[in-house]
Amino acid sequence: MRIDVLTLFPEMFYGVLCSSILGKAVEKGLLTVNLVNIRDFSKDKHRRVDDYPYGGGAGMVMMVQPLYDAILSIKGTDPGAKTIMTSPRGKRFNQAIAKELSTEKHLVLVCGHYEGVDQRVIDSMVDEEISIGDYVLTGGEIPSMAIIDAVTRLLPEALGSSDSLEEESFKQGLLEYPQYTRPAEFNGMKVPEVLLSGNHKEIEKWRREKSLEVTRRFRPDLLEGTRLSVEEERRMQSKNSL
Ligand code: 4HQ
Repeated sequence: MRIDVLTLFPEMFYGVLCSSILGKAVEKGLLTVNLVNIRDFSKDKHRRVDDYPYGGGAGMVMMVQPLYDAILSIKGTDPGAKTIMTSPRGKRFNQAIAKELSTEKHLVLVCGHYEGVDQRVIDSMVDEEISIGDYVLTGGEIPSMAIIDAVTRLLPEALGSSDSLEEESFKQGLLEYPQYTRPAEFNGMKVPEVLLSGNHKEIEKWRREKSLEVTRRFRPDLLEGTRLSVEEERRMQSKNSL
């Protein structure tokens, strides 16, 4: 997959793209990221990319021309590239959207700044607006990094076999069960006996049960899309009445 990132702060991406799974994906050639500095497309002698809003009001607006030309420099060579702008008014990012995006060959991520972007850029060049949640950030860089991260780990062969994607198939939309590693006892706190038993069937059963328990406690809304067995349904009911 190729991702072009249009930003005023390309240096913000260096650490993220060089580390961990993303660093590996880039090294392996599964992901190519092209950082484009929007300022390079300014025609202003001071390299300005923002201006005062028509109609007045606080803050600055990103000008149409530099951003338009920056996007065109990418889309001109690949009109099929999917262009996404990060914005609080966008569709809320989630795992289903990450999956969809991971099937694209070429993404263009536009990182807004200041109070916003001239609407004409969005109208003429942007396919989709995506929000990573209901809070206000100073710019679209961190949302873009979140999207790149979530999408890249879904690319075939991005994850080592040890941290595979099995979770998405059979733990379907549930939160993770609690995890433990050595030692078996720490400050009197013991690892649940079943995990030391070597009985894989029992361990699977325990994990599924804990996943359901954790999900019910922390994110009951996630259970709505989950099919439970009759037995599980019964057990959840009995826990409800405690
Ligand atoms: N932004 N999810 C762009 C966000 C945001 C979010 C703040 C993006 C300001 C101009 N983007 N600007 N939350 O807070 O995507």
